[in-house]
Amino acid sequence: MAAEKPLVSVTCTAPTNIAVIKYWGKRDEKLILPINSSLSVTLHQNQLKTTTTAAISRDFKEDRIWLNGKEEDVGHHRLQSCLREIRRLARKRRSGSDGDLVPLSYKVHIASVNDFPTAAGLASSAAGYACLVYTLAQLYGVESELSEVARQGSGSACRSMFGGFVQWHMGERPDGKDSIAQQVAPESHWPELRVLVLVVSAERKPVSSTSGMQTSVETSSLLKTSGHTPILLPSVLALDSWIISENWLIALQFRAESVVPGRMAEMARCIKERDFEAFGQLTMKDSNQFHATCLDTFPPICYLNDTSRQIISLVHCFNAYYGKTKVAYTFDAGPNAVIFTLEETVDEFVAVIKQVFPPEMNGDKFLKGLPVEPVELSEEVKSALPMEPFPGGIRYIITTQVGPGPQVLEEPQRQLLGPDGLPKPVS
Ligand code: 2P0
Repeated sequence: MAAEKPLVSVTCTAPTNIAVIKYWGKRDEKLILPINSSLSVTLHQNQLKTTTTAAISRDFKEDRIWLNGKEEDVGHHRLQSCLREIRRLARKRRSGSDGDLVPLSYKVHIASVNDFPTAAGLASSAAGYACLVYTLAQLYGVESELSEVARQGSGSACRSMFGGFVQWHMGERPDGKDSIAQQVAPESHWPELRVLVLVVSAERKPVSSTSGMQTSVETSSLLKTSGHTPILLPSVLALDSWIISENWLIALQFRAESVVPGRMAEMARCIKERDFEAFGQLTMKDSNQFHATCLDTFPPICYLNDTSRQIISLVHCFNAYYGKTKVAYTFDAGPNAVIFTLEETVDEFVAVIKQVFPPEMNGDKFLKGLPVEPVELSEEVKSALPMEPFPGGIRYIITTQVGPGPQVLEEPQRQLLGPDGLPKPVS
């Protein structure tokens, strides 16, 4: 049987996602269990995706993996967790009868490529681990709770297992069985929603998310108080996340325990009702609180740079000019901005960006993704913009939209491994 089918392979793609309620901090490092729930938008794979091929053969001597063409250590514990979990689920599902299924004892070769800058704050680990887990699951015929497995590769990866709008429930159980992702609404739910990725820098980020959030949990009192003794503060410091108790406010574990639960419910409502005004405002506030937490970490972590801050000012100026929230920013663990807006505003806002950040690259090198029509800005809009032009501040823009979850690719030419089980040369 195996001699007739020396190599069995599957190729899949998976999306990246951008959180509008941010995940930052773990309660269990090994299982990757978060200290708060989070909610994200899955970005369309026509613009941003990871492609992964996984193959097994009786001729393979060991498990091997190539990322963006370079062989990496397959012994990495997160990778091992995903492989082990998928093989365990496959074993459980088969319960003795192998049938036509691929033998579990064979070694696997995996090749994976991203079509966007790795480690630039664009959640490449989310798409990467989602794609790995989905592809292995297809290979081994596993269908059960895959977000729980992807989570063990990278927290944000569990949200990339679904299209549309996705929440990751933090769960309560120590074994993580209830720390899973779930779709809030499908990709077709809000067809006018558009996403602009403003690529400010493609360099690697100075502090990885994994170590950054670890230091935040240890040191930031905005994120999580370390003791169980409530701090008492006078009521003049009234904030939306403080609880009134006999004219005193008791500070609870701030972001994770007091702020995020309410924001999760409010964000789900904004999405269900397609309320862009509230969606945009909450998205910006949650991004700002995440970055405030990073700055409150000791030593502080600064993911934003001068260009990021100029983009923030620009968004607020643009919205103030129109007297409503027409665009909203969010930033992950890097300086790149992700802008949410509606289809009707894309052309004008891109023209605004080009006015403030005159591109150093022209045409489709600066504007990638969905088509954007050039528009002439009125003098009134130009005079409302807050700053002097900053040439080259934004390297390029990727215009995209909400997209579906992982997909299987049927076309053999898109496989990343050749018949010998080694990566095909990059064309
Ligand atoms: C998020 N980020 O919710 C947040 C907001 C970055 C800022 O998830 O250690 O790469 O692999 O679980 O998933 C980045 O963290 O970290 C992240 P690990 P991950 O998207």
